[in-house]
Amino acid sequence: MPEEALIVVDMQRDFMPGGALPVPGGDKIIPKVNEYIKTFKERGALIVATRDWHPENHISFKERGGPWPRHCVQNTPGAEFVVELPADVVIISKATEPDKEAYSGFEGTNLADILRERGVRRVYICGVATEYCVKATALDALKHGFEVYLLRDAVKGINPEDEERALEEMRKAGVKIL
Ligand code: VGL
Ligand code: ZN
Repeated sequence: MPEEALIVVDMQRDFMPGGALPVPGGDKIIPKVNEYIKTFKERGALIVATRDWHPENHISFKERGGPWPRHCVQNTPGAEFVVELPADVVIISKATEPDKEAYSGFEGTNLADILRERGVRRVYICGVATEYCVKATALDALKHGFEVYLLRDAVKGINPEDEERALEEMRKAGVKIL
């Protein structure tokens, strides 16, 4: 049983430059994330990929009074992954209900159960956006009792100052920043 999991957060086309809700430089971490997927796979870790997977009328969209432009709509090109995932990847779709926002990969999903069933104790996190879905996922992983490591060179934030604050908040909560 794998003791470790790599959680790749929301590496989707809409979060890359040219997408609907771009994380500046989000594409710059793609090679790093691909490298981590490969090396973690080689050392027997479980590979998990979360995806933002919104219905067309999601509450977080501006047309419904939310903060974001329409993004990562289910089964559209913008919701596709931009990294190379192994055949046995565990895909976790989140924020799939019209009236519920979910930044964390644990919120409204069975991610915690899957990790526990597979014997995972330590999770390593990479992806976007640092101050939103990455942070929420890391803090929830701690709450569920996992040891949490953040792969600093394979995350990217929307705003550099918010990203720094998020890293500090995660550090204080007990996330180990690598
Ligand atoms: C995200 C904003 C809206 C994220 C998702 O993946 O960090 N940010 N939806
Ligand atoms: Zn979203």
